[in-house]
Amino acid sequence: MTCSRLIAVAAALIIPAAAMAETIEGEVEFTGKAPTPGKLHREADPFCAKKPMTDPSVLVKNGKFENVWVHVTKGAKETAKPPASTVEMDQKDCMYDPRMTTAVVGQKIVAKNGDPVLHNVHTYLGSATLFNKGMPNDKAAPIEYVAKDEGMMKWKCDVHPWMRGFIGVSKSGLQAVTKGDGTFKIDNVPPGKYTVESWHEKYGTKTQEVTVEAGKPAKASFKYDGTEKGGA
Ligand SMILES: [Cu+2]
Repeated sequence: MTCSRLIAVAAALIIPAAAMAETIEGEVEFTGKAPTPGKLHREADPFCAKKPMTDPSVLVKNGKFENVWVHVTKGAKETAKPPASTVEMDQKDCMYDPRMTTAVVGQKIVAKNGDPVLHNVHTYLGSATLFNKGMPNDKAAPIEYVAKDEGMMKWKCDVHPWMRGFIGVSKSGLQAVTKGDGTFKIDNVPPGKYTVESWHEKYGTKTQEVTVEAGKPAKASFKYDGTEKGGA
């Protein structure tokens, strides 16, 4: 073994595991004609009706697709330690806020009501109810829940049918949500072979095989054209 090779091997041995982790980054595009967001019909509740809102389910700007959950579905060998931080799902102006975010299995999720009106928080994993609880107004105690299973946790309000929220729950924590420019970045990915899935509430899933090599960020990109079926 040459001297430089020896040094390289020695260096590799002392680099902590986290430093070896890479990223998977890329973007999600919407190549079709994006639907024009329609007006939400919120007239039934006088408080909600005060603020006109358009449907935020499909957010596309210059062909870039926001609020798509991108997550590793196969290949992750480790379970993430749940972050000490709490994931908050607020209800503001009769909308869930944020519309879409993520949590790790074991992480605490808290539902709040910032409105002076009744919301009935009904959460699902697939078609199974996780919890279903009324929050009469902004003085209601927050609802605490610990994320148990992987998958898309869907939030609906049984009082206001237009209200929707989404928390992507992952065991490995290898996940992200696309930003307004359609980009995403999954951090702390050890080298390996992965199946990465994108999920959108209206247009469902796409998958891609991604190989992550030490020392370089891996790329992944997804395209929707608006003809897809699926989602929530
Ligand atoms: Cu509501």
